[in-house]
Formats: sequence, C-alpha cells, structure tokens
Amino acid sequence: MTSLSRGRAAAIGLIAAGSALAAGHLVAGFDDPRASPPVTVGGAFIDLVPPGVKEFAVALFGTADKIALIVGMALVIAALAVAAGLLSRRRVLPGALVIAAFGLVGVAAALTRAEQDVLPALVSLVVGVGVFTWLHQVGRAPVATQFDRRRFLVTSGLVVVGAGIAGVVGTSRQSGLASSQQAVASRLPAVPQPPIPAGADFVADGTPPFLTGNREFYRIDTALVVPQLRAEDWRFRLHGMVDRELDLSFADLLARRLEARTITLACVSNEVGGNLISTANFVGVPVRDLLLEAGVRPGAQQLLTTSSDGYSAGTPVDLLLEPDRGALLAFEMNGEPLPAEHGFPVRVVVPGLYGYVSATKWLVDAEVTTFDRKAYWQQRGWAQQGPIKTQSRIDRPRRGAQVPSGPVTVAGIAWAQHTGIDAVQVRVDGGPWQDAETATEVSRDTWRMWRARLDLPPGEHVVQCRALDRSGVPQTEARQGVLPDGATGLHEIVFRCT
Ligand SMILES: Nc1nc2c(c(=O)[nH]1)N[C@H]1C(S)=C(S)[C@@H](COP(=O)(O)O)O[C@H]1N2
Ligand SMILES: [Mo]
Repeated sequence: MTSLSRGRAAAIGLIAAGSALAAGHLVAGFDDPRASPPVTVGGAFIDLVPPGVKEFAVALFGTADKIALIVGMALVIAALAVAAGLLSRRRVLPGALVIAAFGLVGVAAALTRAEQDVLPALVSLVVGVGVFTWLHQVGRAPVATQFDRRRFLVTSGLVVVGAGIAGVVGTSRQSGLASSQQAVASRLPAVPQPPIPAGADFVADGTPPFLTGNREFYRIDTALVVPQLRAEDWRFRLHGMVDRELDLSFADLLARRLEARTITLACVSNEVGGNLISTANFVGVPVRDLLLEAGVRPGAQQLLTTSSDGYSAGTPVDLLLEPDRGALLAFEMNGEPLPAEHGFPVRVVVPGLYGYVSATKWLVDAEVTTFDRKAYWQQRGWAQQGPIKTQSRIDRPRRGAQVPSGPVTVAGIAWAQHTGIDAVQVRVDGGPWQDAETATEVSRDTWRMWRARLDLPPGEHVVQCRALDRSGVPQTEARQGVLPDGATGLHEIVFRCT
C-alpha cells in the first residue's frame, strides 16, 4: 500500500467532515431542526463560555457576533478535518479517531441541550467515520494508476454531491415558518395600535424615530440559528405553583382579551451610549390574566419562562401581578406577526425589566416557582433582579464630529421604563447642568427624546447628558460595567466646533 499524498489526505478529511455535518443536518431536518450538529455544537459553545466573554464578543463584533462564531467554527472544523487527513497518510486509524472524537463532541453537545434529539449527532458520527474510512481505502488502492486516480476523484465527487443534496434537503425541511407567519398575518385580531403623538421624537435633530422598525430593532439572543416554530404547532404550558395548569394553542391566545402597548425594550448588556435599546408596539395577552386564571399559590416567587431552544428567564411573580404592569405574551410587533428573530410566534415583554429577566422569545413554557431555580443568565453570574436603570444617550453630534461654531443642537434619548422621564439636562465642558427640551411623553414605559440648543465657541468640546426620572432622581453618575445588573454612568461626546 502506498501512502496518501498530502493533498489527497487533507481532501479526505475535509470531505468526511463535510459529509458528516450534511448527513446530521439532513436527519435534523426531518427530526428536530434544532438538533442540526453544527447548530448544537455552536450552541453548546455559547452556553459554556464564561460571562464576560459574551460581552467581549458583542463588543468586538457587535451584532455580527453570530457570524464571527460561525466563521470561527467553520475554520476550526476545517483545521481538524485536514489534521485528521494528514494523520492518516498511511494508516486509517489516527485520522478516524480524530473524526470520531469530533463526532462524540457533537453527541455530547446534543446531550447537554435539554429535550433535544441526539440522533442527528449520532448519524454525523457514523457517516464521518464511515466516509473517512471508505475514501481512505479508495485513495490508497495498491498501485497509483490513472484508473485509481479517476476512481478516487469520482468517488469523492459523488460523496460531495451527496453531501450537498443532504444539506439542501435538510435546510429546506427547516422552513415552513414563512407560510405560518403569512397565515398569522392574515388573521391578526384588529387591536388598535396605541397612538404616537406628534412631537414624540426629534428625528430632524438626530434622535431615532420614536418607533423602531422591526428590521432595525436590536437583536440579542443565544440562538445560533433562529428557532423555527410554526404558530399552528405551537403549545404553551403554564404550570408549577398554580391551582390549575393552562395549556394553550396559538388560536386560544388570539381568542383572549388582548392589549396593545408601546414598550421600550433594553438589554442589560447595553453599554453607556450603546444601541441595544428599541421601541415597538406590541399586542398580546396580559400575563396577569393568565396568572390569575391559573391561580398562583402562596410562596411563589418567579415565573420561569422557557424558549423552544432551552433558554430561560425568571421574572418576579409579584411584579407580573401588579394591575398596571402591562406584561404581555406578545405575538404582534408594529402591526405584524413577530419576526422570526424576535420570537415568532410568541414572546414575553415586561415593561421596566431588562430583556434577560423577562423577554423570552420563542416561548413554549412558563413555570411558577421560587428563586431557587436559576434561569439561563443567573446561572452565569447575572443578577436575579433586572429593573432597567435610568439612562440617557447623546445621538447628535456624533463622536469626533466637526460642526460650525455658534448655535449647536445636541439631541438624544432618555429612559426610565415604568417610572418615566421628567427632565433631561446637558453640561458642556464640565460647566453647570442646563435643562434640555423634552419631547412629548408617550408613556412611562417608553424612551423620551430630548434636544438642547447650545451656543459654542470654536474648539474642542465635551457634552454630557443626564436624565431625571419621575421621582426626581438623576441617573447614577458612577461608572459601572454591564455585569451583573446593567451599566451606569454619564454618556459624553467629544466633538469640535470650527
Ligand atoms: N429565547 C430567547 N429569548 C431571549 C433571549 C435569548 O437568548 N433567547 N435573550 C433575551 C435578552 S438578553 C434580550 S435583551 C431580549 C432581546 O430581544 P430582541 O432580540 O427582540 O431585541 O431577548 C431576551 N429573550
Ligand atoms: Mo439582554
């Protein structure tokens, strides 16, 4: 037997790894789309990284953090596959062991994810080792004749085509979501959208529009691929410390008393001056109605909501039971069914709380329980309680901008959800605080826009802003990072007048 050329050995490794992933992906398409091996391995990786690394990834790549992870994973897989091939230039065993070890990591990843099928990962493992061994045999036929060369190229070509077809079929099986969204769109109940008064934003002066478009709405979650749930198949169970369990379909939800609310959602990972904050009209069923119907037992502390992909958030029950809290199981966002990225078909939104303790997307389960049970981010060091902190941001001028001296308009946003913003002040070059003009208030659950006209001489300037909430308390000036319960500190912008 001859030994394989480096190129051929590397190709065998790559083709085996690719076929393994494609075969697993195909099985997952029929079986459980969440269980596609590249998805489970990436997901397990996200779940395992220590808190802080996620912050780092978001800071480095922004919302492209998922793309960065996918590209990184692809590179690692390719490197391992090439290594497996090169280790097996003579004997098949070393490389086959690498491929098998890699397959076992996939199986382990599937096992760590709750209620997820391991069959696709097992199929990947078997196909990976099988293809590797087979191509290795074909590639190392006794005499390297022209015929053997052809045979190897044809065999591996056929494997690549087969893997491609498996990948495409697997992916096509994952859809069905778009048609479900269309069906929901055509029978959304007619709930009037809350009116947004004129003068609620200062777009011309540089603030964002009052309502954030669904495409512009910030997105944060641990889902490597967007979970694909069809409204027609959706079931929601409310259970735990209740007198009567509820088990609802999507149609049951639509048939209930509905509420529309304008809510500004914010992420606890939003740095001072960051953009992980957006506002939308949400329509849904009041969470309070469901809790009252189920009957919350004494001693209950939190509602642990879980998504189809195993994410969870814990929200204080007493807060959800407040008559005017306005927490929703929402299915509509800005007049449309929830976009897939924002939780289709149903998610939670709770005014006044950061998303990590409340806003579960792709909701499938809610358990009334005590704080002993730790939700996803609490297991990773984030605070149990997550009320949104009073904050403000300068949107114009931009950092480092050059603007003509004389009258300069500074504009931005301020928020203190569920308390409300009373006033915003600005300060230039460390001088006295001066009142900014606040835009028309929409509700205490939303952000409030502001602007201030300053008269500035040429030169470099620093402008800072601070918000005062309805209780008259100014936002905290002390700088704190996002861990464990949200950043504080003043946003400031340095710019130049010419
Ligand atoms: N299923 C699921 N829901 C989730 C998350 C998640 O990772 N998975 N992240 C939460 C966090 S941290 C935030 S800030 C909000 C963001 O919601 P959005 O992406 O619709 O803006 O969703 C929350 N709901
Ligand atoms: Mo978040």
